[in-house]
Amino acid sequence: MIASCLCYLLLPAARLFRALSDAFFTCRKNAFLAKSSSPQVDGDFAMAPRGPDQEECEGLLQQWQEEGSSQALSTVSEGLLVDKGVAESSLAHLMDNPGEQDAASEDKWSSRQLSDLWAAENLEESFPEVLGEEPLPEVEGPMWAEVPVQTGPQYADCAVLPVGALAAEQWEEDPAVVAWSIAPEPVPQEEAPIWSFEGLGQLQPPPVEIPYHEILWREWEDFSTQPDAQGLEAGDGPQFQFTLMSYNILAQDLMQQSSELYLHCHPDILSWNYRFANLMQEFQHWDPDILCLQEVQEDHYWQQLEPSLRMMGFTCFYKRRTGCKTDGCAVCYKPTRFRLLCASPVEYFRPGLELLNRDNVGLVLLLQPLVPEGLGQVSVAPLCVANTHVLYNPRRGDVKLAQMAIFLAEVDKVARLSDGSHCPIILCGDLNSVPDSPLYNFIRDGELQYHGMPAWKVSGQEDFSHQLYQRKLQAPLWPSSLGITDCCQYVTSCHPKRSEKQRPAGWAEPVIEEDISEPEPDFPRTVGTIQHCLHLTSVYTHFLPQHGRPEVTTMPLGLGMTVDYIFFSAESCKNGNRTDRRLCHDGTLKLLGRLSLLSEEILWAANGLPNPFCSSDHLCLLASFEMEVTAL
Ligand code: KL2
Repeated sequence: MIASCLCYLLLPAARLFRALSDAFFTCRKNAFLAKSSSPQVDGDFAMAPRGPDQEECEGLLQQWQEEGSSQALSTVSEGLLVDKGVAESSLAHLMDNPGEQDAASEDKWSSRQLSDLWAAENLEESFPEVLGEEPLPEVEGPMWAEVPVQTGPQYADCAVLPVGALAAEQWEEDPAVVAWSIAPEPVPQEEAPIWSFEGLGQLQPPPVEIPYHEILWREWEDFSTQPDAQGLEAGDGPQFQFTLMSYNILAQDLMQQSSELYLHCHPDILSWNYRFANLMQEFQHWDPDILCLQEVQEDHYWQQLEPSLRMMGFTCFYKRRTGCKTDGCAVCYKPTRFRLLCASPVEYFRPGLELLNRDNVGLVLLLQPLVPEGLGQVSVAPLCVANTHVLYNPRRGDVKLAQMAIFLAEVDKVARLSDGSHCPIILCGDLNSVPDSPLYNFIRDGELQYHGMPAWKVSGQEDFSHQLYQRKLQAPLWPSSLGITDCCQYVTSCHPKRSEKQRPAGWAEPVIEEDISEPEPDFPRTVGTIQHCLHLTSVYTHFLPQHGRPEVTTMPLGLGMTVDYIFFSAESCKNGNRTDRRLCHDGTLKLLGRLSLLSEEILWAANGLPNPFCSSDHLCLLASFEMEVTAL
């Protein structure tokens, strides 16, 4: 039923919308490109004053927003709204009736329909099983048919930007295409050994720096001139500045397992080689000092991402999800800026615990900032960088919270100093929870009263209040055998064995240390409240004041929402009568700037996500920080 719904309603509607928005998008893109040059962004984001080109770009964008977009958007709005309505209802329907999504697989589902509860509670596993390894649907249409896919011998293995709606000659004018399509000078093997691997074929060269389309829409928000809590501006005295990116890059396997979510995309822009080239270009353009990736497919990591990122000067760590999942999290850093102190992969899977039977993971690094020579005898605190991808299933907030508790316990262990305080922390990733949800508020406020809360409420992704059966959170949320207190600290964390944390790059899979057969450790539990003491606040505010719209970081079926975050250590704010523990001003880590996010409407005008320029279903998050350097 859903399949036919998709074929007869969603597909034509998506085509109509795509045709209109492509025409509009192409026109605007060419206008932008004609006017724009490449505003370079300094690696340290010591932002130069805005150049005339950037201002021109922004002027154009503003003009587009004020005049063009209303015109263009009103042209496409009908299709857009229809699409969106269909998308919304089909998403809700899919969630409510997972068994109906594939008529051919009804047999598989019939047993599940008998145990509706099970099916509802295990959505995450159900999709891959039902959809199998189906190839991406062939979406045919005149817009795409006109443009032959450009392949050149030198690019047999990688992206050539074959984007349908644009005529070939338009593409040739596109600096992005020119940069990517020009055959690179043949590089003598001995001079470039890193790009070729025996048995892996030829890797593509690093992309040429080109005008990157995303910057036309995403502004760098500079806070460096705003005085901090002590009235000091950034740059008073020696400081250590760095940038960090968090990005869910959409694992190819997951994309193919949920191909119904990508029917709005031309198949060519969904190929891994196309997406890989775009993602690399994005990394290279923003050139962060630390890169936290989610949904990194293991084969793509070892064969392409890690070697390419190494070429760009990164040292990378990877933690694959447990079980048969093929993706995981990676954290990469520039060894010219940081020295590794410790790396801790985190698995949330605990055999025998129903609450923790999912395969999500995290990765926590402790990095020592390297201050430039010439500053004399100075020291900077270590920086804890924690990256995770929490369970998706919107109904299982209980699982998400338990996963977060393990993650926070690991961060606490890695970042804890001998006096019990913590070094500066950046906690980022895809938390599959929306702003102001209980899970979000727990991270920000350090406390959550969860007892009796329906599990679906925890993440705020969807409203399941209409359903008769609602799993409620019981206290204690996790058993004491997990060895984690209600303050999200390991019971044993008073005596961490530091040497165990050191693992070299490409470490062996860690052995799960917890032995659940042991008698439950005896420690006091609270009644329905969990806490943590990491004092975190979010880089993003989740709202775009200039648009009056929420920020979005992902667009499943065109529904924009924020699920990705960069949290960082902040100081408690004592404001007036407020008794809550909301944290809001900078401490040791000062936020210098961030790359603005977008609204759902703007992304709809670019055909949602992924699109020809943004090759994931998430946007990247990027922030710049400063750390205090103290004289010894
Ligand atoms: O929302 V995500 O996409 O952060 O972008 O995280 C998960 C989902 C990712 C890893 O599990 O796979 C996607 N319906 C839609 N998307 C799903 C589903 C599902 N049932 N299960 C997993 N994902």
